[in-house]
Amino acid sequence: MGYVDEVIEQVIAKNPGEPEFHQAVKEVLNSLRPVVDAHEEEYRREALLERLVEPERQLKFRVQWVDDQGKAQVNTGYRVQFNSAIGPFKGGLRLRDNVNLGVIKFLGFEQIFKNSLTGLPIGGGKGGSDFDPKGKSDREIMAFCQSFMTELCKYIGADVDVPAGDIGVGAREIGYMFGQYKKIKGVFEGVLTGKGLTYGGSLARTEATGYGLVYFLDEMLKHNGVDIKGKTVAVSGAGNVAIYATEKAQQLGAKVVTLSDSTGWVYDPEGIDLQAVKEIKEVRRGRIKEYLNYRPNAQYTDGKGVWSVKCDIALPCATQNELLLDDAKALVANGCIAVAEGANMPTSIEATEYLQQNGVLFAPGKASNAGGVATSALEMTQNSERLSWTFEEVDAKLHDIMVNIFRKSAEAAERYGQPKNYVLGANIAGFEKVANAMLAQGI
Ligand code: NDP
Ligand code: 2IT
Repeated sequence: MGYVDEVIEQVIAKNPGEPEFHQAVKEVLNSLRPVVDAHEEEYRREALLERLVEPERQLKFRVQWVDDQGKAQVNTGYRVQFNSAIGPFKGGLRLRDNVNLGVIKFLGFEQIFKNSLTGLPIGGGKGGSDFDPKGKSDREIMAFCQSFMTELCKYIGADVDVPAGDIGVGAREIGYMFGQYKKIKGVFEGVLTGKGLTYGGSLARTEATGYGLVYFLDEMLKHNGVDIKGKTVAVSGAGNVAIYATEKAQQLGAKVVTLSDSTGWVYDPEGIDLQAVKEIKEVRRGRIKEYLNYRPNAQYTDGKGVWSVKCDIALPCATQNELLLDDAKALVANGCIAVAEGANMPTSIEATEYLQQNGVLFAPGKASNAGGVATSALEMTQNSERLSWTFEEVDAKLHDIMVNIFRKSAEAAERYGQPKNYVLGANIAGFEKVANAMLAQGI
């Protein structure tokens, strides 16, 4: 059996009940076959792949807090510090009822290669909890965040591990966590990113993942002789990534016709009214169904269905495994030419292969959604130099970073004889830097 297959088998045997982690490892290691084949003896001797799939440290802890009825509640907190070969651990925190260790490990594993692709000095990590913020009061959110940070603060720091937002974690949660960190440790430092602008946050971090996704998409399309202007775009999700991907796509002259949340989705053939969505989601924390109050001619449907709409471009921006083989078939049948992942691992392996085999340009999340963490790294830089850059400065750097990530991915794909296979290219380009650093640092 080849080295890659051996390691995949070991991962499945050693990490039972963690299908998302298995999926992420398979997707990456399968892409690395040509590189591994070329260095097999050295990598085996150094146990490079075995080390790559084993987190440096995994933290699992009790989070206790009191709800508004005066009842004590218990959740499980996680932080997986996956790989620090190229910099301090860096990656978001996810608060959602379906969070478990396997989900955090898949996200942490993806983060290693994503962070490497940014070209900035950040290692990979991820954390979160099975706490579900939906329907909780502000006070309950604060109580949870403080309790979560009371434990987490022992293991993080500006040069150690720097968490940020992800699903269910935005500026409000980061604020409560930052306050608690500062109170316990007595240090004002850049230990979290995505902070508010009055206490060390960076301009353009809120927009960065969605804007970066569209900068990457635009570069990929241009490289293939396609203009984004006038294209019809289907977006899933209605959170941070989906909103700012929609905003940038609209600015570049595309028409976004769908958005969704976990209860349903809207189709607005005239183009999404983003101001309405921001009011529903960012101000009122409401449901996407309320969009009909603003645009009575739009259609709302319960459940899933965004990928059944005819579009040129699909941007999955909600969650893992939200675009499956049947969805890929529907997109191809409807003439879709490009899929760019805003979420982490939204497309199943079978769906990805189907899209690629049918000539759809496919941008993998670890490359196309790297703008968020890249801008987090820019926030760390600003914190270190105790300065704040202008929106234009940060946005210009973000744009350059996304163009560079596309070029690196395309170049690696070409180098290994599979031009346009940006999945292969991103995985290889992300891996090469990390592998080099791990080998240089010894056992
Ligand atoms: P938000 O919490 O802001 O928004 C998430 C959106 O996805 C909401 O509309 C939510 O619906 C929907 N959603 C979440 N889980 C599910 C589910 N299980 N089924 C259906 N819909 C779901 O998160 P973000 O926008 O920040 O994150 C979206 C994706 O982008 C995630 O995969 C995240 O890992 C990834 N990402 C985020 C980055 C960031 O900087 N924030 C950076 C890179 C990637 P509802 O409101 O009903 O819960
Ligand atoms: O998946 C991701 O890259 C994020 N949620 C952002 C992480 C970060 O540290 O900004």
